[in-house]
Amino acid sequence: MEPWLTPDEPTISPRKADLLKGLDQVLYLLEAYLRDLPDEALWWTPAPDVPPIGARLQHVVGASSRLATYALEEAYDPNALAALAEQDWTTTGRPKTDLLTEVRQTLTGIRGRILALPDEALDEPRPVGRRRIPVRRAGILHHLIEHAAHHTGQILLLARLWGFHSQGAQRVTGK
Ligand code: NI
Repeated sequence: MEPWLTPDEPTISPRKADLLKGLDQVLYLLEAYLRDLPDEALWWTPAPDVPPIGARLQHVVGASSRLATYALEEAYDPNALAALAEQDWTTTGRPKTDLLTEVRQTLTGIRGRILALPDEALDEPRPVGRRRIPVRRAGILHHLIEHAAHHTGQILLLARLWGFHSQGAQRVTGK
């Protein structure tokens, strides 16, 4: 069953449940979309300057970790985080299982940290980025989920396009 349809647990507040289910939903969809995809599909570049699925997965890991840092850590170096952001889009050729494991570890790690947070802490403002713009923790965490979900939609579309692309390649080579 899709996580958003699952019943609430009595020990978890509705506000936190919505965040946790949002994270679970992203992971559920990513795993479903990538289940039958071979490694070569992850590093297929659909057009110039359009990053492949693998780089997008790296970006989901990187951006989610950075946003979680903004929301959940007391002190951080915004310049160090900005430098890390540039590495998201590197073509590493990492295999699917490796990338999916990292996505799963990142999102379930964030899940655990949200679960451990007192409800009142969700409304505390946290300084975001170099300009230290104050944003409520819950606002940052909602953005983390929305951001991961929008890249998940892109990954679904790329997976479909790769399907057509690979079929076309088979026809050309007569297989
Ligand atoms: Ni992004």
